Amino acid sequence: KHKFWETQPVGQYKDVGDPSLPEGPIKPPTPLSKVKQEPYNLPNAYEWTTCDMDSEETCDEVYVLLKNNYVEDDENMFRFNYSKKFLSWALRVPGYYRSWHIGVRAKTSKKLVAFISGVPARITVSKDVMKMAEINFLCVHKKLRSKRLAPVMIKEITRRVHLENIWQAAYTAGIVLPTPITSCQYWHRSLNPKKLIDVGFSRLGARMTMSRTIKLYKLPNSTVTPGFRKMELRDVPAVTRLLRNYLNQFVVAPDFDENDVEHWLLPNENVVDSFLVESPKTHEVTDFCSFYTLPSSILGNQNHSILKVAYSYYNVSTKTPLARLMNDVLIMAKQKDFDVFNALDVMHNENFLKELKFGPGDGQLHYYLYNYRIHNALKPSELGLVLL
Ligand code: NHW
Ligand code: EN5
Repeated sequence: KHKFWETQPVGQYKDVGDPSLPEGPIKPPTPLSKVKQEPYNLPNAYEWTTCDMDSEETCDEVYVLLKNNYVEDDENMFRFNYSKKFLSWALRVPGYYRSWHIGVRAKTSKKLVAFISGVPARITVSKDVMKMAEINFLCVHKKLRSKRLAPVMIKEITRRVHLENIWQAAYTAGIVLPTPITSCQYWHRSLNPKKLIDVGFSRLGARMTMSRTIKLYKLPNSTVTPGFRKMELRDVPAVTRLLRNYLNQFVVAPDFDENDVEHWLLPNENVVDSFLVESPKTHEVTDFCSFYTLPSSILGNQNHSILKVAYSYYNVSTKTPLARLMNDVLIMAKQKDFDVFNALDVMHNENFLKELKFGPGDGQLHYYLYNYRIHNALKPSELGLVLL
């Protein structure tokens, strides 16, 4: 059934629940001299290109490819529209490798027709800290689908990751592949219910009118927790301590240092927003919350072309109850004119979803590891990793 994935070092369906297989790496590293030195072959009309994301022009080509060809919902009503600034942030991370930003061009026109990327990360898997690649933005132009280009791209990025002496990867997908380490549910909190209903993102509930719906989702104009404020550069050490201590409890989570926190969590306008609670008495940082900005194009609506979506990122509560903290973050997202706030049922998110009027979406997100076996799938609440 999976002609490609059957050949790869990933958990195979036939091995699910086989306790005789050891947990951990599936195949050991090979000496770097044994890693294939030349790129894999592409169909003759195409060529590899390394995308220089420092170049405004290349960044724009990647942006346009994804804007027109990346992920859609199951009814093709919405398509992710990552901004250029977002892509530049997501790909130029501490210690990134330019060679992991891989494009495919048509030889004659030089048009960019496919892309895949990786960024380095340290990820803890059951107390085992591993250097990994986080793989994202795999995209093949709509006109070139089903020609088995994706397996070639995956093999090529695997080769280039191996050349950096890294042997594991983490990735997510909306589809089921061999074999998820966990499967998460998307939840949605309406901020602008009228627009969401107008564009078909949500529906008017049974026995509900528009005005009752608007009232149901109304939020205060300003946040309520004393000491709640935007994160600043000077907060990086305290936020790192808070986050490291929190993420420790999950089976799979990133191992963030101060450099990572500065990159991934310091507010970056229209990309990532972060807030914390500084105790008015002790000036201790006791709680933290964040979201990233990922709009979606609305396909074929007369009145609206873009949906402003905030995605819950990393949240830590030690003093402020999580639901109270997240209510303040919803207020901030509403102030910033987002239409909807999305969250997965990862970490402790279950504790606030229903209370804060999130509803389950029609999408799932499956998490995967490459070349690392675990015996039993995790519960979403055992997962401490959010990929973009
Ligand atoms: S998930 C988003 C992926 N992108 C999209 O959905 C955008 C819209 N779709 C497309 O562009 C986030 C195409 O449909 C794509 C497939 C390119 C998805 N992951 O070329 P063929 C990520 O970026 C398998 C993995 O004919 P296509 C994560 C499929 O199962 N595999 O299909 C990316 C089949 O193999 P099988 C996927 O439709 C993680 C084969 O591809 C997949 O023209 C990548 C068919 O290929 C997906 N999302 O192109 C893995 N979608 O065995 C990283 C399809 O079943 C692994 N396939 O026959 C780690 C690598 C690094 C290791 C380092 C040590
Ligand atoms: C890698 N980083 O399906 C990502 N989104 O629920 C790649 N549904 O927005 C994988 N279909 O349920 C991404 N509205 C996989 C996700 C792909 C995108 C996707 C889903 C997630 C989504 C919306 C719109 C559905 C439109 C028709 C949805 C219902 C909202 C409603 C609000 C009020 C309370 C009940 C729920």
